[in-house]
Amino acid sequence: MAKQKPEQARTRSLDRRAFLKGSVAVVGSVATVAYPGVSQATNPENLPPHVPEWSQALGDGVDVTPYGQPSTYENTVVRRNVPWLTATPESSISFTPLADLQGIITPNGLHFCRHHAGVADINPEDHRLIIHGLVDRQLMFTMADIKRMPAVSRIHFVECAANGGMEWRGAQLEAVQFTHGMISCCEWTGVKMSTLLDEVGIKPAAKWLLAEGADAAGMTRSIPMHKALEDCIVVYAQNGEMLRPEQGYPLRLLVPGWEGNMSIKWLRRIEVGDQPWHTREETSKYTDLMPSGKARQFTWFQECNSVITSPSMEKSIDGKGFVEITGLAWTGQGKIKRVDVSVDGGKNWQSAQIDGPVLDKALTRFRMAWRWDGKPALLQSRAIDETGYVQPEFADLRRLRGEWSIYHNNSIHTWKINTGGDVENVQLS
Ligand SMILES: Nc1nc2c(c(=O)[nH]1)N[C@H]1C(S)=C(S)[C@@H](COP(=O)(O)O)O[C@H]1N2
Ligand SMILES: [Mo]
Repeated sequence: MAKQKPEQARTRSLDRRAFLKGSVAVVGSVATVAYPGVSQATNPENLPPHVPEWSQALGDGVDVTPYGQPSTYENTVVRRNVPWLTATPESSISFTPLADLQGIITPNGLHFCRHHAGVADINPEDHRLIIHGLVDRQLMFTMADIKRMPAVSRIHFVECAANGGMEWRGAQLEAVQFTHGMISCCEWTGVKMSTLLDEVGIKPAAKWLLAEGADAAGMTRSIPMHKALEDCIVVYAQNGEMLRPEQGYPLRLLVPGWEGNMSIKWLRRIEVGDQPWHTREETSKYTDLMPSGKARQFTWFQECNSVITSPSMEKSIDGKGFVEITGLAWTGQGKIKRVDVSVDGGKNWQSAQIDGPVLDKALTRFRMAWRWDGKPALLQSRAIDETGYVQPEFADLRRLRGEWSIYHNNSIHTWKINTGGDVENVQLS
């Protein structure tokens, strides 16, 4: 760039170069005075008007990262687990860092993980899917057979039925990652279960499927035929690439909108039958103990739910003024119709703006502009789905279900903003 003559800058000509030169001069003189942002820099030498380090040398070439990774400056955005929650990491759960994610898609490396016997390390060449039972012809598919079949790509969430489970008896966890991070949302690609069942031909008496995983847990679950035919997919890809090992590589079942537990990973066997199978998983774990002493079972779909991801315990407010309240809403029963936000603990509600696509059984992003006056506030979100179902308050849910459940807690949560701008997980009743 040709050097500007000082006279030109002084005349504040509208010529672009003169304008740029003028602004640099202004920044330079102001930088020595209090200038927002300067105090937060790790090295003021990188700030204007200096030439930062990264502008002074060549960077890595295209051959250095054949598979890209996030910036090293984002290395705190990771899955985390709660060590006291389970006895071993092989049968445990890690949580998605919801507060740091944007939009509705969960990056593959941040999808929450729930394993009962660790990650199966499967060579796809040696993996087979068997479909047998009440069928006209039992078949065994290779991965190549499955990838040859007509495919679909669908965006859906997977949510563990235990999401929010630690909050039944009181506010316990100081991070939205832990209160709600047992949910993730990806674009899944695979073959519809109905296509596979067409291939084997189901007998008239066939009413149930048993899906079995190839991990050391050999996890199985019964799935009613109407759901299998409606929208279940046998998936091999996740957000454009092959499934991650943690998500069931090379093949998993996806049961959209229903308990994550039914989406059997490392899928190796589907048996077709006329009644549900009573497995350990179903009879002892995924039921909800009610105040009466009876337990609910077949609580398949994930109820309509929502959470504010920012401000949140991880995202405090830096001084009064404009704040965008944003979060996620979802329902296992279809699409989200509306999300309301309250800043006074549920006394007044305002409809939030829905941003981006509103998809069937997928995360939906909401946003609301807010001006924080610096006083304590109680933030809540309440989702309503297309069936008209309204996300319940804690008190109402407890009245109905008691406090002995582990699963299916979809109550409204409250984030308390304190005067300093930090955020606390509280329960109002
Ligand atoms: N084979 C097998 N499938 C499985 C599991 C497992 O341990 N083994 N965990 C289940 C549970 S409880 C949940 S919530 C989901 C979690 O899927 P993700 O690990 O991809 O998030 O997988 C389900 N499928
Ligand atoms: Mo789960």
